[in-house]
Amino acid sequence: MNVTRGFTGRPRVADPGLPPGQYDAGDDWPVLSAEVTPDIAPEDWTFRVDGLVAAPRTWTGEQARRLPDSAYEGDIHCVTGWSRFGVRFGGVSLDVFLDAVRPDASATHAVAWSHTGYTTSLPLADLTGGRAWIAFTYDGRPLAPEHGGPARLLVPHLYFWKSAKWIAGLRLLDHDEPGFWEQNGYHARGNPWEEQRYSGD
Ligand SMILES: Nc1nc2c(c(=O)[nH]1)N[C@H]1C(S)=C(S)[C@@H](COP(=O)(O)O)O[C@H]1N2
Ligand SMILES: [Mo]
Repeated sequence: MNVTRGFTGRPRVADPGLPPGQYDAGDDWPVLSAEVTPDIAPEDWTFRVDGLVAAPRTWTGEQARRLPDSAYEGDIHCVTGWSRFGVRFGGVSLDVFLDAVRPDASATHAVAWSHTGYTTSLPLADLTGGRAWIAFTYDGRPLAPEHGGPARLLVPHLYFWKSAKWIAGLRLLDHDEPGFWEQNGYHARGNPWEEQRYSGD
């Protein structure tokens, strides 16, 4: 069934792949950054996992790229309304990093931080089970700096603000510690299918 909605803008087809309140941005990939794009050489990039873990660890870019790789092909959803279908990222599953540091049973949440200082918080369960990545490539090519290259967090089943660009680390906690947007009223989890945009949603 085709549904045209709204008084302005192009008619839209109700797409079962589109979460409520989202529109299909097509091939257009907007850049949304609170910071100036940093210039991080792949050999200078590092990724740390610490907090409530048995064996905190920092990987160099070279070490991280040697881990078993895996791909994500699917959709992404920004809280400002755009979604993109069928995007393709390559990287390493976060399960690989988490298995290496051995999370404590008490760990329930995580804060991700970027080399630029950006932070975002989310339930640890959303980072496991093959649903989150450290992404190095987009469409088979190195991730562009403005999109988080050399590496970004990718948690595509949550709103895209959780996917921290220029990812530097992950701290495991036994409580929620709101990050940048979460401190500014955005949702602790951010599930687009439940339209969890703001903290009261
Ligand atoms: N470091 C950092 N990561 C970030 C952001 C940011 O401002 N800084 N913005 C977030 C938001 S709101 C979105 S929608 C996506 C945008 O990623 P893109 O610029 O590659 O589209 O990155 C997320 N990760
Ligand atoms: Mo966003």
